[in-house]
Amino acid sequence: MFLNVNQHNENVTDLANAKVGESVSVSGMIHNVRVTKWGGFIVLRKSRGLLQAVVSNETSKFFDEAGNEIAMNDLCREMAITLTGTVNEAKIKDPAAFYNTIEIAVAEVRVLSRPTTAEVVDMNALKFGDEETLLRYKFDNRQVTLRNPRDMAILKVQSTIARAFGEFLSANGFTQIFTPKIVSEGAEGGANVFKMDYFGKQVYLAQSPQFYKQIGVGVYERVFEIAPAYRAEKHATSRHLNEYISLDVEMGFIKGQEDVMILEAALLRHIIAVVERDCAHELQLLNAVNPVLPEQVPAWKLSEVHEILFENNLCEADHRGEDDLAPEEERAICKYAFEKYGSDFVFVTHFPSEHRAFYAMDDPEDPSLTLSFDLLMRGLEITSGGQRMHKEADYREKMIRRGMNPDAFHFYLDTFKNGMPPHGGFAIGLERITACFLGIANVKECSMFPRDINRVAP
Ligand code: AMO
Repeated sequence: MFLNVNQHNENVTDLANAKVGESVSVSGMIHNVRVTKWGGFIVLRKSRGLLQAVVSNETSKFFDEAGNEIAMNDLCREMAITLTGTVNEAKIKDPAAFYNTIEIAVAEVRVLSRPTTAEVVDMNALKFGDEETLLRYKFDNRQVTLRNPRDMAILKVQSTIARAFGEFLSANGFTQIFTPKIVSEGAEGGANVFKMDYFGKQVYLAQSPQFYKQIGVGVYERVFEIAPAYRAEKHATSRHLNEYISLDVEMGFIKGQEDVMILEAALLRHIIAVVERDCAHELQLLNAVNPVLPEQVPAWKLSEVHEILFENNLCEADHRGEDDLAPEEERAICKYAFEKYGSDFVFVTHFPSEHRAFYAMDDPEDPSLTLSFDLLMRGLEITSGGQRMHKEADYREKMIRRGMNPDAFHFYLDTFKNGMPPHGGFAIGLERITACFLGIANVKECSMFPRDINRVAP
C-alpha cells in the first residue's frame, strides 16, 4: 500500500476563516449539552476553547456510532462527535468560548465514540482557585481535569512561551541541543539531587544541563535546550516542583554578563510580543495582564537591593549584609521597580561567591562576589545566570577550595583543557515564567502533570 501525501489537509478543523452562511463539518468533544423545548445547545470543545452549536427539534438529526438515528437526549458530555451545520453570526459571552462571534446551526451530529462511565468529570463544575482541596482534586484527576478551558489556556500560553523561546534563539544563531538527564555528577551542588541505580552504579537525575550546555558552546558557540530538570526538593511550596522544564541558554564570546542579560531581555520582549499576539483569548479568559519589559530594565547589585529596600522602608526586616534575597525582598523590589520604573522585571547581580554554583566567574574587582544574576518577575525569581569561568586552572582551584574532587568532573574539566571561549548563559523555569505571566499563585498549575513530594501520578 502507498499513502498519497498530497492528501494532507492543513488545518482541517480551523474555523477561523469560516464564513457566515457556509456549511461546515467540525469534530470535537462534547463539553456540555443543554436540552430545551425547541431543541437546545451543544457546546463543543476544540483545541483553543469552546464552540456553540444550536439544535432545532425540527431540522437537527443525530446518529450513533453504528449510524442509527438517536435522540438529542442520548448525547452526553465527553462524547467525540462530528457535527455538520451552517455558520451563523452570534455574540457569545462565555469567556471560555474561543469562537465567540459564530455558532453552528446543527444539521447533523455523528457520534464517533463515547465515555464508558456515566459519571464523567464535569469540567463545568470545576471552579478555578487555589483552595487546597480543589487543587488536589484537579491534580488527582489531571488526565481529565486538564480539559477544563482554564487549564487548557494556562498550558496553551506555556506552549506559546516555549515556542517563542525556541524561535527567537534559532533566529539569533543558537543551536538547539538535547543533553542527557541521567548523569554521573550533579551540576548545581547541594543535597537536592535524585539518586538512582544504574546497573549497580549510583547515578543522578540532572539538576540542570549546565555542564553539557557549556560543552555545547565549545561546539556551536550558542546553544539552547528545552528539557526537564530534576530537583529533590523535600519541601512543599507554591514555587517548587521536583521536575520542571528548564529553558536553558548558553553563549560564547561574551564581553561580560551584561551581554547575557541583554540577550535575555530581548528574548523576553519577543516572548511577550508573541504571547500578546497569539494568546489574546487565553489572556482574557485568565484575566491576565501581559507583563511590561521597558527599554531600560532595572539591574541592581544584591547589596544595592538591600539598601534600596532599607532606605525606603519597604521590608519588615533589615536584610542589609545578607548573602541572598529574602522572599519578602523579591516581592518588595519588584513592586518598587514596577511603581518607579514601570518594569515587571528586575535583574539582581553580584551574588556572593560562596552562595553561587562553583562554575560562576568571580568578579575580578571583588572576588568575594560573582558575575552572576537572578531575574525577578512580578515578585518571583524566574532565572539564574551569569558569566562562567573558562580556564581549567580556575575551575580546579575553586573546586579544591570548596572541597570538591576535580577527578569526578574529568569530562567537564577536559572541555576547558581543550580550550573554551569566554561564555555565559542562564536558565528560565518554564512553569515559573508561565505562572508569572498569568498571575497564577502556584507553579504546579503550570505543569501538565506536576511532580511534588507527595505526587508521582497521574
Ligand atoms: P537555578 O538552580 O537557579 O539555576 O535554576 C534556574 C531556574 O529554574 C527554575 N527552578 C525551578 N522551578 C520550579 N521548581 C524548582 N524546584 C526549580 N528550581 C529551579 C527557576 C530558576 O530561576 N544552571 C543554573 C542556570 C544557569 O546559570 O544557567 C540553574 O539551574 O525559575
